[in-house]
Amino acid sequence: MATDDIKKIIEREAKWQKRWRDARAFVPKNDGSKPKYYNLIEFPFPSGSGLHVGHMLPYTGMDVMARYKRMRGFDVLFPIGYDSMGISSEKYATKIGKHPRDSVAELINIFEKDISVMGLSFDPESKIATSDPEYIKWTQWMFIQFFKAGLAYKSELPMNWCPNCRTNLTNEELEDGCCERCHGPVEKKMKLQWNLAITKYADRLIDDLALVDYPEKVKTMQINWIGRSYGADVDFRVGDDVMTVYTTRVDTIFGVTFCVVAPEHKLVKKWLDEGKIKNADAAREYIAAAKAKSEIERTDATKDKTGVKLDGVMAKNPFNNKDVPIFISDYVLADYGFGAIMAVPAHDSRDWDFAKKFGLEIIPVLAGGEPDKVYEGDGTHINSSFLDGMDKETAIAAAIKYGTEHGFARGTKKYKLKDWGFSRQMYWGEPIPMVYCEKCGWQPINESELPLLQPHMDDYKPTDTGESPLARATDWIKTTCPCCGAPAKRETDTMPQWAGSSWYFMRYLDSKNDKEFCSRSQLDKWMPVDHYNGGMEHTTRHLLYSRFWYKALSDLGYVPGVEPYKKRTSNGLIMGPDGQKMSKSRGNVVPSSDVVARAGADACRMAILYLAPWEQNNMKFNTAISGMMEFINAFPGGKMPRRAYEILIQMLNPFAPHLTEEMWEKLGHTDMLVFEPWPTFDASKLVATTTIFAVTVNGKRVGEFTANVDAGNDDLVAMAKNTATRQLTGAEIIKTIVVPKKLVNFVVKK
Ligand code: ANZ
Ligand code: ZN
Repeated sequence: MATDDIKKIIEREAKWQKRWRDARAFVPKNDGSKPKYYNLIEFPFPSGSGLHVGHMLPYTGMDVMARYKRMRGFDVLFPIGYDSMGISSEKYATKIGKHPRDSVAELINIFEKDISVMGLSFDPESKIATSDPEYIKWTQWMFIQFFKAGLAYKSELPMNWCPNCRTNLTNEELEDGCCERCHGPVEKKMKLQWNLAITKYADRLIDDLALVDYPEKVKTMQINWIGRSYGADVDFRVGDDVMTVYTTRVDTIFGVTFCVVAPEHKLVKKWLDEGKIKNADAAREYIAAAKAKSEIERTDATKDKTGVKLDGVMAKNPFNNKDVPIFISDYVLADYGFGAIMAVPAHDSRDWDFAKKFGLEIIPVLAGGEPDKVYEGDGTHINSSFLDGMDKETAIAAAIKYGTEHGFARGTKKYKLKDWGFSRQMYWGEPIPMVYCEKCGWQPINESELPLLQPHMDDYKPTDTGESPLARATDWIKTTCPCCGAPAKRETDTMPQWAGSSWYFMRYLDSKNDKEFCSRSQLDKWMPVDHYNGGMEHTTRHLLYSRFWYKALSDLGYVPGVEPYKKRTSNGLIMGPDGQKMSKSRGNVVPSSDVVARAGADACRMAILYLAPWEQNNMKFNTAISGMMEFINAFPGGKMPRRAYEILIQMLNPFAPHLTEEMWEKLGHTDMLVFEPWPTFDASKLVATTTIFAVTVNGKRVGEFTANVDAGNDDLVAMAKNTATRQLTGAEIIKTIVVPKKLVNFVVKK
């Protein structure tokens, strides 16, 4: 297109954007006169590249939904804000050599402009940014409520330390075992840190998925991530020590031929210290090597099994008093179950591989397997004392009963999910509002002192030691105990990126409230979110965290219901020019402003909606656009009656909002199209009056004819005979069958 034409298009689009703004067209009425519809899109991190093509797909798709729902008579809330606290914003600030507070403000301005030129119908009055002091105040307030409720606690935990980003990461923040930001390798470090007790909600996070409309894939991913399993804890005696193992297959207890413990297991250290292990050097060497491996490497089932037998210790199976050898091996993880397993090589492939490699005994305890193969299926128990003859479920119950009665086993439940590591060692995160007093221990600061902001620091870069940069703010750290007034120290760790995004959808409802994070009446009016769209990559992070956060607030009485989002969808991924997922951390983004400058917003919107994949049926935008094309083609020579033309413009409006407003105005309308209702239709006109009847002879299709749906049988038979003249000539019709609205069949004899 010529540059002049583009200029005109962009000017025209800007004109409508201003008119919509002036008319407050996208601000919800909030007066109860219409049913509410809360349409939510994941808010962006304001990163250096501004809004990019990867954002355009979900934003435009959800914009169509918002505009459509408004036309259908809903009071629509479609808000936007900025996830401006956290590692992404800090990294950008460091890169351009500015303080994050300044760079965030500049970036938000760029985003605002990019959003506006796309014609996105966000409510301009509910805007928030998670780095606003007023917002931080409530994030910290919520942390304090969680602390008071026993949901926030400090403990030493293994963390993933990224030496490149110089911060700790939770398992959720890893991608294929590497740092999700810099894609580099991470190391395990022990660190005293704050945790949120998300595991207390593990069952409800699984069970309440029955209440929501999420894609099956998303539900499955959350369920697998939480990883609930039902099994048994069994105590094995090792001399005077008790070594407890977790097993989901206690029914196979008589097939145990060895035990394996994680190299980090406390008992291993104890036995080494006590000099019980004869091959201590080999054991120590193996322990050191395992430390350097990532969890992914350790659990990779395709890798050759390694390990060292601990000479000098044996474990006693409490069910038959048999002594079995103990190995250390890195396929047993330190932080799942008890970090120790009973191995049943006949029925577990990992144990099978290990037994084969080390030449260990294999005892089958389930009938049905093939010789010299692991058998992981169900079957009748054999070689199993009192469990013989039972199936799996019966045997599990019987073994747990027996073990419980004898005091050496218990039926239990375990989760793969860990508590949420909530400490970060970065400057640009919400300071954790806690104070340590020698006498009173950890105390929350007085709520009247919120927000607690970081002190201004010229050098806010992370440290090499894993300590927070706030530890350098020696004056800021010094404070007094909120409890006893004695000198005390502030916590220097900050919250993760995921803190602010765990509740932002509630702040939109009442973004200027300085008494509460959101008034109860607004929450009652708008929650839950009717439709939330976001990336698949957030399934086991943000989506899980925010569901937990909402449930915790719900238990404390602050929010209605138990689930924040009624329905979740996710759009397909947009790839960058390098074929990788488009994202700022990969540096392969195409800015949306570039694309809009080339073709105008409407053309971009149409192209994106027509070409880009949406997984959900309720959102097949390309089908809608094809439908409108068919509509146009139904009028030969492009001659369309005025009413048909108006209807087309109305239907096209959510997709190409600027152009259709212009056309609507040209037709002489004085009200803007955004305020028009969706066109109605007369359903009776859609009922077909004629239909196609098939004609069959002896069940074989020979032709068809078109007739009125309620034509009489005599007429239908006459028409069918006409269609099948050739096949009926010289044949005797024995029987005629008419299936209403479908077919006429002749049974004939030649
Ligand atoms: C004996 C057994 C026999 C097992 C059998 C399985 C099959 P899920 O279902 O994923 O929860 N296990 C327990 N703790 C472990 C750890 N720290 N690291 C690695 N593996 C561990 O897995 C539970 C099963 O994984 C447990 O049941 C245990 O092996 C193993 F035919 O015990 B099983
Ligand atoms: Zn004190």
